[in-house]
Amino acid sequence: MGRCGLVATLLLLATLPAQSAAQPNIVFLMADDLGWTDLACMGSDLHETPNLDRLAAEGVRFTDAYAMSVCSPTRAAILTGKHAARLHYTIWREGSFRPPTDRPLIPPATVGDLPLEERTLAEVLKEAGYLTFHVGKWHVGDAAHSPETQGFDLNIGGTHWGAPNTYFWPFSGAEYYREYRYVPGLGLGQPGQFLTDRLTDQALELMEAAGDRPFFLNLWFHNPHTPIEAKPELVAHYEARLRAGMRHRNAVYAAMIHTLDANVGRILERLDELGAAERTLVLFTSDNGGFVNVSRGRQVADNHPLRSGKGSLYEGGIRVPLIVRWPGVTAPGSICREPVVCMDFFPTFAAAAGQAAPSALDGRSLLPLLRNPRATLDREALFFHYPHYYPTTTPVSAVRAGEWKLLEYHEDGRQELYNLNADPGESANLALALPAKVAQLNSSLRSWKGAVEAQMPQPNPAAANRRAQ
Ligand SMILES: [Ca+2]
Repeated sequence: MGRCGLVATLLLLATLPAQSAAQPNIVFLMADDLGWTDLACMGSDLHETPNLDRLAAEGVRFTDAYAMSVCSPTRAAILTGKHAARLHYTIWREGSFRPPTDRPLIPPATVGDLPLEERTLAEVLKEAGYLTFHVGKWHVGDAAHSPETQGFDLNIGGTHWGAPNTYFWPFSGAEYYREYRYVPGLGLGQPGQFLTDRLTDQALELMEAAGDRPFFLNLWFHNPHTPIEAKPELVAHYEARLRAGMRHRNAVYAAMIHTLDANVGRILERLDELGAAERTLVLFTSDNGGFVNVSRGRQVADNHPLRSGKGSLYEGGIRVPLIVRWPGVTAPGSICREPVVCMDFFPTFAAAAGQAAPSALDGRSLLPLLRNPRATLDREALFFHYPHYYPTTTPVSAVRAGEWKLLEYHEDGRQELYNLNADPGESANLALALPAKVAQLNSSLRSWKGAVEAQMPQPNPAAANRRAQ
């Protein structure tokens, strides 16, 4: 959006009250497909992420933060505070349209557009007096379910698709996904410009234009989702850094993350320049685990020591980086090991804004943990449900309770039990050795699936016939 349109919109909103000391700005930064170990402060041996490392040093870093295993379900869960299984939004938007019919199970038909009836985080914050800005990836609805319909005053870049045709200007085209993709709200550009930079340009403008009114900036980067593309000089930098034995080996992916980090740095720097850092809650996370499949001839991410990646309910698919900085609340350089999940952000932000969150959310406010990282949420368990296929998985549900994790694979009813403290890589299946623990977790998982009315995949008669022949 050009400055004139932006200013006009903000003038229309000028009746809102000025920021009170009790209402921090909320800057929600989310990467796309960024894996658990992809930041230097999370253990990457290749990627350089000085700005996110600094954010962690100034705030609290969570070691056991979870998302759903693919894009849209996490976004829907964040916006509503409800589990994706409860929303029946368990696969990415395009994946919801035509479930496969050639596999042993037929996945359920799911929601592809987040219903307008849902009360969203943006709606709650808007009612609390916030300016609400969405910038970047949306991927939870068509034009009739765009950010503007879900509580956002402004939308730049948010549309139905999940990845740009290309990260280089003009960003649009139909080569990558065989449908024409454009980025709404961005003006003309120059060859060589990178989408992540351009979206941040817009976000900086919005932060400045907000003046002394509290704002909620929902900046959802597409980076580092495929297409794996980066600035040539940064790719050369990381190719020169590669050494034998490194775990992280994709220089293009590393260069993408470099640009992601640099843009987080620009946001933090502008908060400092505006004198707003002290009254701003900044949260950074990813929408699912790192993508471990091959793109353009190379494996993209490597989530070691965690098993597998995006799509899977092994830890590599669902455990993500999470950093929160809220001066005066979070202690610099602190670490929180309590398991938390993306639905927790809604009640957290609502509480920070002094608003009551809707009742019956699946998330919990993280404020007790922000104030004291050794506190506990006293939550029985975290649940996951992905009744679909992905290159990393067949339909599966999972539960994590304390150090224990149970996975249930629906094609054959197979159950796997792991002790995450002793075996974070989920390599030693203890299900046969500990039947009582399996029974206990299985009962908990079954109750939860019933309570949220989780959709289940169904046997595929065609596949059964094929096997019989
Ligand atoms: Ca994603």
